[in-house]
This record gives sequence, structure tokens and C-alpha cells, in this order.
Amino acid sequence: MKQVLQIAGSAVLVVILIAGYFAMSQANQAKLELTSRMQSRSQVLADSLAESIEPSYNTRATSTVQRIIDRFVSSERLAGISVFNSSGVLVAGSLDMPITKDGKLVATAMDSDEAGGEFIRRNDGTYYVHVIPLHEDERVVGALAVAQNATYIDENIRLIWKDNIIRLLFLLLIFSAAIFVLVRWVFSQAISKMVESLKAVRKGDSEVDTAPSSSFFEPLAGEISKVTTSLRQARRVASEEARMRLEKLDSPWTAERLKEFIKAHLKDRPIFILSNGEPYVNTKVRGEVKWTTPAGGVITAMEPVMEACGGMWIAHGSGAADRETAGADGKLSVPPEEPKYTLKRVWVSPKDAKGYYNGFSNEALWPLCHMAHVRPQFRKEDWLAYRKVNGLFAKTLLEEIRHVEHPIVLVQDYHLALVPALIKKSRPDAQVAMFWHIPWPSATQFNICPWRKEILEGMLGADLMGFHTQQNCNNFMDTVASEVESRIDYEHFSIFREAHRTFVKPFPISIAYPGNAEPSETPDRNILVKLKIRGNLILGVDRLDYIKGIPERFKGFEFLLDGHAEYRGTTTLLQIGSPTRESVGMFREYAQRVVAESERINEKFGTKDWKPIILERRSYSHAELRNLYQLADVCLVTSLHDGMNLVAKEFAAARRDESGVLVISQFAGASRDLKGALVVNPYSAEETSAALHTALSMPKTEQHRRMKTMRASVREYNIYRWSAELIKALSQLE
Ligand code: GDG
Repeated sequence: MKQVLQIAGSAVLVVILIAGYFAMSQANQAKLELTSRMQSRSQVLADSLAESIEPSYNTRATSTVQRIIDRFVSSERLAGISVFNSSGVLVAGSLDMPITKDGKLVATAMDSDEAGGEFIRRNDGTYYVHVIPLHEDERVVGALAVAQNATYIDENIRLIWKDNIIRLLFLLLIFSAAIFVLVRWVFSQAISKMVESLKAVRKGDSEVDTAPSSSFFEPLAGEISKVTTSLRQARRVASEEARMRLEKLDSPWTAERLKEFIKAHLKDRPIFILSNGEPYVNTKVRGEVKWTTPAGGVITAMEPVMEACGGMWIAHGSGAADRETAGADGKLSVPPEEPKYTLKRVWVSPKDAKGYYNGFSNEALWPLCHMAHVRPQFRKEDWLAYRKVNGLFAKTLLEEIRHVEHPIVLVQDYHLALVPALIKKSRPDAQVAMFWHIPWPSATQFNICPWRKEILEGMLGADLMGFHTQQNCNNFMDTVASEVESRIDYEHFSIFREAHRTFVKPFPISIAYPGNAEPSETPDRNILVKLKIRGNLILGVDRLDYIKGIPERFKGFEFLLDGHAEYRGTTTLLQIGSPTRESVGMFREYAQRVVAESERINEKFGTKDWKPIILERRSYSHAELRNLYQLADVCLVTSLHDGMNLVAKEFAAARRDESGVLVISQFAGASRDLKGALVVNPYSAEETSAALHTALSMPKTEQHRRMKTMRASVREYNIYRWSAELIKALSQLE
């Protein structure tokens, strides 16, 4: 609509300018003609009158002159006549003769012995006064002034403008209506139809028509139609290949292959994902709605699965502008650029969110499950809010699946531990898997939780419980054995409780590799120039979370600089610290500790043109991160405890050049999957420093060998395979 108005507005402006120009020249032309006519008539009248009055004037017969004037005024319908003597004094004339007060015109005519005239504006109208000199024996003896009413000239010009403006308005009306109809109904409609059909083709609708409603666009539509035909063909071939690859275990898993796999295994049974965090958050910046993808492993892992399979993702609508972009039912199609699945937002009151999210999830369960020596905070009111919000998530899902038989439900993470049992209680036919993205601690550690039994019973509602590692599975089985009345079947790794069986299985999570967004061949080095980084680059990418061991990482780097002067001035540690859970006190304090530690080390070693640690406390886009992964000599992951750690896998996936070294904590799940990495104990600054030195001085051939191994393992066990294995394990359960 805005464009239509812009086009119509510009056209209207052009029409106004052209019409204005023509109206002005017509008015000028008319004025010129009328004026010249008036001047010549005045001239003729004045000459003939002068001829009549000169003899009487020269004999000083003033009364005769006056008579002639009176007669002449009425017969010629003149506005006035005046006769002046050589001193410029009025000697005869009609009353109310319009003439300039100073008599300049009269004086000029007499002095120059030449006739002259001018227009005079008065309150009662416009007059043209023409003055000629009077002679006696060729000598100027006075002057005769003749005035005519010239108001009709102004009136004529006014009428010309009025006619032109009316004509212009009429023209504008017709013109803008024509443009509006043309743009809105002919061009816009044809273009939107083509765009919509192209979108549908892109989304996989094979039978849409790209023909435009207007023949004007036929050539363009012809070309588009050819392109879409090729696209459909390519898609058919890819789908066929994926089907063929399904049974071949050595070929990589792709989004297409996962799609085919799900079609074959689930036979159109829809997938529902539930997680606290949503993949798309809407905020408002200077009145404009923005879309962001929050930093975090759950989203990195689940988004490609939903993009490949479609379905519904139910999550907490937490963005300030979330309600604006969702429908009344909280639903919207995402990704915004190319919708592939439905996001349904659950609205949680700020008070409940505080207790459920900040309180129980992040101040109790998060430190409880991670061995990072942070004491969990158990508060009854937080637990009650957690129970309430879990109930809300379960209710939302139950509503969505009320007409769906045997739905597949994938519950994500520690925020929703009670949801599986709530679903199964109402819908025993639903197949529910729960994936725990963080570590599961030992029974002794977990059992300090006052509500451990309710949490375990909630989780045991799932048909399948997934963890990253076998160690996590073992810990979970032990915890259940110690707390819940049940039968533990170690042979099949399952738990029987009240006629329900839960299988417990490791699924080491991964990333979309190969994915849609492959890094470019050559990384962009501008970021290094911008951050003034020269020499070796050690990269850390984490949410500012205490489990990520960022101060420990800085200590390791400090130890390296202490022991190896050659790295001073030549090596920089770039730490991307994306803000996280800032409403939780312990996360805020941790972020401050990270800043203080980096400043301390920078003060200790920094020079005029080298800063050892550059801390970027902001979120980077995935593309920016991919670029940094490609530029880094070393990627440093020093988590004190981490379920998996996807940053490590993303680093390997980005290294098309097969170089760069990964240094990773032995307490991150990924250290088990990535065999080519240098594994360290992050609590030991000496070990971290030694690994950094090994990495920075590692020959290229060894880097290649290690990187090849890591890339192969990420390629082989990517997120598509992770998801296929989880879904296969779930759908095969009786
Ligand atoms: C949990 C578990 C487990 C980081 N900074 C930015 C950003 N990120 C992205 C990374 C990566 C993801 O966030 C972080 O994933 P991790 O796995 O490293 O860590 P958690 O967020 O703690 O994830 C973890 C994971 O769940 C999956 O199960 O591996 O153990 O704790 O993808 O690239 N993304 C953007 N901007 C950033 O600044 N956009």
C-alpha cells in the first residue's frame, strides 16, 4: 500500500507541475494581450481627445475644455480624464480621476514629450492611466491623462486560473484513480500472486500455479515457471536419493534424509516439541518489532529438526513483543522468512515466571545438576510456581493434541520435568520422550533436593528418557533406584513403575552439519582489524554461565603468558560472552567476575598496542560466530561441567580448511565424541596452559589429522541422526 501511494504521489506531483506550468503561461499570455489592447485603446482615445481640446486649451477656454471632457467621459465609458497645465496643476477633468498623487507620470510625459502609461491599483479596482503631452506650436504646454478601468484584466486572469485548477483537480482525480487501480489491482496483485506461488513452491507445494493474472507479466512468469520446474525436479531427486540412502548407514544424515525417515517411520504422525525457551523471540527496538534467536544449545539443536520435519513447538512466550506477532491463540508460523512449522507461545505471568524459571529451574535444578560448586537454592514458592507452569505446558499440549491419535511428543530439558507424567496421565496413547540437555548428577548429589521424588516421578511418565552420555543414564538409574519404588532393569536399561516402562538411553546431541548455512571458503578478517587482534587467536564462545569455567580459562591463559613470554604481544584470547539469565542474581555476579578477571590480566600483561583478553559481552549472530571459528587458531572450551557443549562441535564443523585445534574440558560431554581434541582439566591452570602451548605450536599436519577425525565424527553423528535415533527408539516402543 505504501508503495502504491508513493507511485501515485509522484505521478500526481508531475501532473501538478506540468499543469501549473501550462496554466501560468496561459495566464501570462492573456494578461499580455489584454494589457496591450488596453494600452493601444488608451492611446487612440487620448490622441483623439487631445485633438479636440488643444485649440480650446491653448486659448485658455477652460470651461469648453471641461465640457468636451464631460461629453467624452460618458460617451467612451472612461473612468476619468484630466488636463494639467505645464506646472502640473489640474485645470480641467472628471471627478475622482485615478492618478498618482505625486503626478510623476504627468511630469515625465511633459518633460520627455512622450506619451506614457501605468496601472494604478485602488481599493475600488485597477485602472490604466495614459498621459500624453499637449502642444502649442510644437511646445509642450500641458498634459492630458485618460484613465480606463482595468479591473476586468485581473478578473480574466483569475477566471483562467480557476478554470485551470478545476480542470487539474478533475485530471488528478482520474489520474490517481487510474494509477491506483493499475498498481494495486494489476501490478501488485500479479506480483503478490507470483510471490505467493513461488513461496509455496519453495516450501514444497508441488502443484501451485505461477501464472500471473496479467499478460504483462507473462514473459517473467514463463522464466519463473522454468525455474520452479527445475526446483521441483531437484527436490524429487534429492528426496529419492534420501530414500535410497535411508538404509545405507555410511552416508551422512541430512535434513532431507531425516524428512524421509520420519515419513517412513511415523507415517504422518505429527511431532510436538515442548521447551521453555522459544526459537524466535520478538522485541521492540525504537517502535520496530525485531526477531532474535536466543543463544543456547537446546535451540541450536532442535531448530533444524523442526525445520526438517514441521509440526508444533510449544514454548514460553518471553519476548516483550511476542504477543504482537502471535495470533490470539499464541500461534505463529516460523521461521519468519520461510515458515516451516508452528510456534505456539505459552503465556506465563511474571510472578510465575520468576518462581518457575529464575527460581526453581535456574537457582535450584541448574546448580543441582552441574558439579560447579554452586549451592542450589530450594524455595517452596519457586517449587509451587514450577509445578504450576509445568501444568500449564501440559494443558496447552493436551489441548493441541485433542484430535491427534498417537502423537509424538518430545519434551525438552530440566524446566519441564513434570510434564511427561501429566501428559501420559490424560493421554496414554501419546508417545513421549524427554531429553535432558544438562548432566544428571550422582544419586547422592541429586537427593539433596527436597522434591526429588516428584521430579523423578514426573520424568518417569516418559516412555523414553534421553541423556547425552551413558554416565548420565547410569546416574539417573541409580537415583531412581534410591528414591522411587520401581523395578530397575539394567539389562535393557529401563525402569518399571506402576505398569509403565521408561527406557533410559544416551543420545549424544550434535549440530546441523552439513547444514544449510555452510561457512564461506575464505573467512572475513575485518573483525580482527576491528578488534585490533594480531597474531594467534584463541577463541572462547559461551553464554556467561558459571558452568562454562570462563575465569578458569583466563587463569590458564595467564599461566601461559607467565611461563611463555613469546606469547606476550603475539596471542589474544577473544571471549564471546553472550548475556544469559541476567534476571538471576548469581548469573549477574558471575558476569561481573568474568569482567574483573579479564581486566586484572589485561592490566598485568597489556601494552599500548596489545590487549591479551578481549571480552565481547554481547550476542553474536551464527554467521559471525562461524566466521570467528574459521579465523581461530585454537578454540578453548573449559566448562566445569557441561552436558555436551555444541560450541566444540560447531568449531570443528566450520573448519573446512581442516586446521585449528580444539582444547576441551574433560567435564564437557563433547570431549568423549571429539577424539581429535586436546582434553584438559579446567581446574588446573597448568594443564590448560600446557594444552594451549601444544595447540599453538602444533604442526599443520597434526592439526589436519586431528581436525579430520573431529569433523568426520560430527558429520557422521549430526543433529539429523540424533533426532532420527531418538524418534526411531521412541516409535519402536510398544
Ligand atoms: C545446553 C547444555 C548442551 C553462544 N553464544 C552465542 C550463541 N551461542 C550458541 C552457540 C551454541 C549454543 O549457543 C551453546 O550451546 P552449548 O551446547 O555450548 O551450551 P548451552 O547453551 O549451555 O546448552 C549443553 C546443549 O544444551 C544442547 O543439548 O550441549 O551442555 O548446557 O550453539 O553457538 N548463539 C548466538 N549468539 C551468541 O552470542 N546466536
